Amino acid sequence: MTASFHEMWQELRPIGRNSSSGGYRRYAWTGADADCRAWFKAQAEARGLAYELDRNGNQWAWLGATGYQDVAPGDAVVTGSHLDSVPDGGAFDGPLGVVSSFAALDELRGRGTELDKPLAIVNFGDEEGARFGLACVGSRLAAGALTTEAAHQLRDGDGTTLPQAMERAGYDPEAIGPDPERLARIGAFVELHVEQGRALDLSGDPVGIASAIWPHGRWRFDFHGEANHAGTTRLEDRRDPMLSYAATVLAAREQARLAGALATFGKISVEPNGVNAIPSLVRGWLDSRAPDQDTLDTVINGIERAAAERAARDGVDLTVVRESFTPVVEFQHALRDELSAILAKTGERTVPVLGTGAGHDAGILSGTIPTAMLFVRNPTGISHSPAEAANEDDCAAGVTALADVLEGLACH
Ligand code: HGY
Ligand code: MN
Ligand code: MN
Repeated sequence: MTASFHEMWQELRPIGRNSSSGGYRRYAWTGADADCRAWFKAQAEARGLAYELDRNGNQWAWLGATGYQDVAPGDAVVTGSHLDSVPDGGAFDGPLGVVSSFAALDELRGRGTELDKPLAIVNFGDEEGARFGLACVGSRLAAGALTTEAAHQLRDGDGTTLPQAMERAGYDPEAIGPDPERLARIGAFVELHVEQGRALDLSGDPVGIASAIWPHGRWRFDFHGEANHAGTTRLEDRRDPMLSYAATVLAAREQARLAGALATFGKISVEPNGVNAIPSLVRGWLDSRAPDQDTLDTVINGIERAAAERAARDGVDLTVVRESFTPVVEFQHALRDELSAILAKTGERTVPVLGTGAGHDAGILSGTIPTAMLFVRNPTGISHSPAEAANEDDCAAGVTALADVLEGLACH
């Protein structure tokens, strides 16, 4: 007997969960990540699937093949998502897709469906980029969207490099790099994900199909000032980078509001971080997203201009570094339409097609292979928070929709 959806959910539930916040801290190449990976491997083995770890640390579980080498070009149907989390993330972002993938396979077996094509379930490593700052590292490396050299330069907040972290977790960091041979075997990748907004709640549908992902990126703003005594330094003698940072946060909100975009400073580090010292350095990370590239450019330019003006007034030196960027993703229409047709045949109503501002491995891979996404209703829309939710019936509807889609794609 393989674990049911509920049992899988219960097994994953305690892994990396912080008891005071109730949120998940499943960061790449940590103990919690290792526990999630062990869980994935055990699920694969319990189902008699062939388990594979790729050169970039992504996990694969194959039905109808012993690994990707067995598969003819473009033949494999792949589903899955990720198991890592943002700091104090919710239970659903990522794990819902992986758990639903195993449950959908069980449902297909229960139906007695014979698949004509090899099927794989994947767990992409380091999707959130919570530790090393760059999202979707596993899929970016595979697709060649992140070079080995650039990945080797990534560092976490403690100064540990990605290669050091991988080595400590027992993986070979020298092996990472593009994996075109593997990706070439995939005819379709379908990622199921909890919706990170309220479109399905508002439309009254349990499941939706993704149309596009907004262009988005992360920028690091370093404001260098001068450390000095908080109790003795005259206001006019200060070079206080906190002021420049604060003004930039407000400017970001204003630029985003004017443009119909989003801009968020959600992470900050302060040096020396003393309550009675004017900071010498304030480092803030901006996440910004917009419906199109021009709008995003306008927002970023506006924020950088406002930051530079304010820094000049404060006697503060500013540097801005773009740490990551993902261009707009328009999911392939042919595959998206195929999903719509499959679900229209099996369901009672048309499944809505919706865009999102959230990034996904399916978005990164969309430039290389046909990808599509299914969204499961989130009653509050809250995500990247312990309050993230999806109700049981909707999760079950998601599993059935995914099973229908896999059956439709993998049976001639
Ligand atoms: O940040 C994002 O959009 C994603 O959830 N990785
Ligand atoms: Mn996320
Ligand atoms: Mn996700």
